[in-house]
Amino acid sequence: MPTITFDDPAALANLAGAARFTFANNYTESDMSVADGVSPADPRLGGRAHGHYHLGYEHPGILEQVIQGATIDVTAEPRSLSNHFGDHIIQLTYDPNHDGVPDPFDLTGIDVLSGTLNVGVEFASGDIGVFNNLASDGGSRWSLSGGTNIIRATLEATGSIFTVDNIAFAAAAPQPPTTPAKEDGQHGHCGDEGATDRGAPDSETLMATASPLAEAPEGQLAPDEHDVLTALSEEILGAFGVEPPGTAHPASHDAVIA
Ligand SMILES: [Ca+2]
Ligand SMILES: [Ca+2]
Repeated sequence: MPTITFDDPAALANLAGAARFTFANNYTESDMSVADGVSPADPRLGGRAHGHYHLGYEHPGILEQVIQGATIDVTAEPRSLSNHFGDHIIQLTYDPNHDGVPDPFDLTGIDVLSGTLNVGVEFASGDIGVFNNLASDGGSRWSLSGGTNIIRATLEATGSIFTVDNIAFAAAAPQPPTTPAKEDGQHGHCGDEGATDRGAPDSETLMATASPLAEAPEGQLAPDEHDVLTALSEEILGAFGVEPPGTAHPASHDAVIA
């Protein structure tokens, strides 16, 4: 089962400046692309794009060395993913045949190293659902069930900074050519903790269960690091051609959940 680790040297090398200051967009590993914002825009979702997210260093002190100009192969440094701001939304799409059309996948797990986020999904049917309030509690592995045959997942900030890693997924199983009518009468059921059904009546049941990570997360984008990066952002964003924060975005990015 593929896992997005944010550690792949070749994938990091594809990013502007190899994301040495952690600013990044469109990181792609195992044919899963992680993009700032939602494209095409979806008025059913809240949140907005910020031009970049952060691939923070897992090893403490690396960012400080990079800022001070040390010679470090930053593509060999493992990373984790953080949002840039508290209303940020980050999209995952899977395109193993590289034709530009997202292909269906099953989202099965995610490490939440710090903070809290919601994880939204869009089913191949067009319905949407959400795993609500996936919290770190000091470092948690969330096992996700029900997010199957989806064409998009969204990491949705809930007002603060989250850090995630090791997003597990699988290519969706081939689907029957026609979908039989459901007969169980359980549409819209809410799962256990952290899971609710956001979508249309025929959305699947979504369930999320947390377990502590085996080891405390070694590193993450600490709040003070985030402040350092924000202070540096004007210069760094310009140097790497990344859109600065606060840039106007289409109004649809600001839409709220109906
Ligand atoms: Ca990692
Ligand atoms: Ca495709």
